[in-house]
Amino acid sequence: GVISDKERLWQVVSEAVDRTPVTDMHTHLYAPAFGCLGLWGVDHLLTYHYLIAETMRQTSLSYEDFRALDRKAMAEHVWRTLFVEHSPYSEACRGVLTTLGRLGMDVSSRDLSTYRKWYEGLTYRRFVDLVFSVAKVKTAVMTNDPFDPEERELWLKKGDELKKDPRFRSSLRIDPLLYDWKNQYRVLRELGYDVGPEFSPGNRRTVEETLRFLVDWGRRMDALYLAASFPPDFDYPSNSTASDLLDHCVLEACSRLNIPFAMMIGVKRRVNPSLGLAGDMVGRARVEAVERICARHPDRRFFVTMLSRENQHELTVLARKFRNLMVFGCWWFLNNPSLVEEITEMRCEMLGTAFIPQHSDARVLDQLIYKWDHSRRVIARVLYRKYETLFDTGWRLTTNEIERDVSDLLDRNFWNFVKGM
Ligand code: RAT
Ligand code: ZN
Repeated sequence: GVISDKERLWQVVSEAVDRTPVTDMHTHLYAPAFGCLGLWGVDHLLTYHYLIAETMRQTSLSYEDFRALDRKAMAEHVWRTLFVEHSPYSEACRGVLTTLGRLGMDVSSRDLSTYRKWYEGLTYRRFVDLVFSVAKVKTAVMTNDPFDPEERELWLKKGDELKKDPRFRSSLRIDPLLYDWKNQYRVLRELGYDVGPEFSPGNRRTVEETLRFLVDWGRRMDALYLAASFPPDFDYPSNSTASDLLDHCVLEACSRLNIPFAMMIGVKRRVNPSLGLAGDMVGRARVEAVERICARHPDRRFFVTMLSRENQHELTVLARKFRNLMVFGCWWFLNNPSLVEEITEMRCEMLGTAFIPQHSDARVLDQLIYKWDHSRRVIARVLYRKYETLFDTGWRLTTNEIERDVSDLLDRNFWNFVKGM
């Protein structure tokens, strides 16, 4: 029915945002068939690289000594350092507590051993059911990397089995190809693609074979999109292997597969290699590169997220200019409530309902719970404020209309863009 007061408005918006099943368009999770690639449980929650970065600021342990610990000892060290010796209100710490709490554990006990016990007897397969239902996630898109030897083996040995669980879909991630050709061309050669040690657009054989590799693997994975992350200095078009590969292979592969290309721009890898995955930095990137790629390829579709806060306004404006650009997510260092709030509000104001507010980037299955819990709260607050301003004009909304908008934001915009609708 028609909503006639603000109290009811808040109720409808918050329930819709809480209950609508999401499609999580970028995660690092794996379907059960991938076996031990799928991470879960409290020890993995505690050794998430976001928490390792925070731990190393508060401990006197050297990087080497920390790295030498086994998973359990590492988790205990993080727990002691970040949760016991200091208060765990950072976003990544709070996330662990939200997760344990929503699973029914008592976070006031502060007893890591009972949390560990809670997981005993569970299997990953059963835990997937539980987490997807608690988090109200209906589909999680995996990051599938054929350049990872372990994952590649699995795809070659049991490809079809990996695609059986409809809750997990695939995206084909190609960073190594774009940024490490001089080593990775060997992977293509081993797989039977006749490419040379140098990528140059003039070498037709190498171009054709790289294209064939991308199309074959896109089909093998039934990928919903091709994806890569890019450093802050990424420019397009430019005199670089990445730009040449985009022009001659990647976008053509997207065309043949009829899927979008996802660009995650603004990460400077390994500014502190001792931190491993936690050692990557953010840098302000060039929105003009995105402008030129969208302008030059009106028939290709681009999912784009940028890591630097400073790029957000320009990127949002750019999305008003190009319908083949779909802005998504508050990525990594932006996935903090204060920043999600500001970015989501700005996107609502300039793009209406035509964007994808968030993805989880979960690496540990359990994290789906907190990433979506925290994001949903912020999204609900922002949406309520937007509807409230509408209400103040005299416009009246129905429950159905609000549910429609929320489904678009959390679910349908992604699928429509994938399908080119
Ligand atoms: O958010 C993360 O966990 C990062 O380490 C990256 O995985 C980033 O999201 C990426 O996909 O490159
Ligand atoms: Zn990621």
